[in-house]
Amino acid sequence: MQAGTVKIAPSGNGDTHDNVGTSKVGALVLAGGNTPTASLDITNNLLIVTGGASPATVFNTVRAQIIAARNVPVGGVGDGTWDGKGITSSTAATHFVNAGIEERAVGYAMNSDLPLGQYATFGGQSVAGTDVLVRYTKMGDADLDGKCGDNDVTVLGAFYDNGATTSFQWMNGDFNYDGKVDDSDVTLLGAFYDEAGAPLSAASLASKYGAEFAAAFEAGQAMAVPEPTVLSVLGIGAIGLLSRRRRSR
Ligand SMILES: [Ca+2]
Ligand SMILES: [Ca+2]
Repeated sequence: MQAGTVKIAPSGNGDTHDNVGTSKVGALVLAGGNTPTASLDITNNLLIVTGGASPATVFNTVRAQIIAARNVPVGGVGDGTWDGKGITSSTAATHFVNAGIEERAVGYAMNSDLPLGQYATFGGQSVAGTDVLVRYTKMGDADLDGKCGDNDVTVLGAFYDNGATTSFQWMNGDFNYDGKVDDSDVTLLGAFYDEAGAPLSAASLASKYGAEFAAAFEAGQAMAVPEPTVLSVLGIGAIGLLSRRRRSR
């Protein structure tokens, strides 16, 4: 692609899904390379870029083009706007505009390096270990299964080292693209963790991964749950109604 944007039409039912819209390409060339001047907009879809003879080179280029499209300096917390050039998602950009936080992102992985094991199929397409997997997904979805849940806690717990390592990837739990897996990433995980069933207790997180991990997770949980605020406002309104009714009797 030399210029402009190639946009893949949104697909499937719902926002993130396992999916009818998986593109598999043998090569993806965006003008400008690691500082792209053209865009591929995957909207809410999945993308496979075949690694071929030099998967590490393909992987590094895909990563750079995703970071360019995210369009903010790496290392913030939930601030990616997804309105730059590169491998982008206009669906993620819309989420950012509407929510004011990066609740959707473009995750990526070298299939063979996925910590919980590589995929045999990804979005309905068979994939090799050397293929680079890209997915529009929920913030915190390290393993690219479309949700932010217990798998991702397991991954982050395994790689969390307070930023000592600087070459981590999304698939290790680097959700702000700065190469580290530290408190910022755990906070994002906590903010968007959405596993049905019992919530994770701070005590169990602390015993598994340490008190600082637990505290960062709790900070995220406190950050991004708008519903209780809405409920409490409604509750106050309902109490007001009740008292008015009592007065009118
Ligand atoms: Ca996941
Ligand atoms: Ca990080």
